[in-house]
Amino acid sequence: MIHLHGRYHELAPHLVPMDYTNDPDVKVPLALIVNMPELKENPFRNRIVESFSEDGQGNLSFNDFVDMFSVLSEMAPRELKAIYAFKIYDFNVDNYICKEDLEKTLNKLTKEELTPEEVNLVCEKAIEEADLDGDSKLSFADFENMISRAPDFLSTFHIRI
Ligand SMILES: [Ca+2]
Ligand SMILES: [Ca+2]
Repeated sequence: MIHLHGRYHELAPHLVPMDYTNDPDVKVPLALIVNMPELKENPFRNRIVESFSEDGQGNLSFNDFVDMFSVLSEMAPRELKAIYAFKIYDFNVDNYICKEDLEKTLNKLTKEELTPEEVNLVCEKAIEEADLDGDSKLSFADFENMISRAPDFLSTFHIRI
């Protein structure tokens, strides 16, 4: 906690007071957070920060910041990581992962090394296999079904701080 507060303060010394006893209403903007060494290389950094910000815009209060690092830590339960991974991959925030969301995800995971045709095929196949209720998009239950077959899928959400 103390360590995290130090890191949070460091991001914006002019905004964040050292004394948090009165729980000040302070938020650090996304642009400063995504430059942290722990996130800088992560292709999902913007989505990660947005998903943990209570306002949805990527501004993080200290509580949001603590939540983010606890979910990203290697100790976090798999189920919790899955909930946030689903939020992060749901780019258009409609509570489903549709083919477009999955294509964006795959492009980021593979650093755009696949051709559009390959991406299309992989996403179609992934949805077909995971889609339990046959509506051609992934609900959270479908998504859990998908990641249970691919245990490495959540590894982009491990960060050491
Ligand atoms: Ca979606
Ligand atoms: Ca479905």
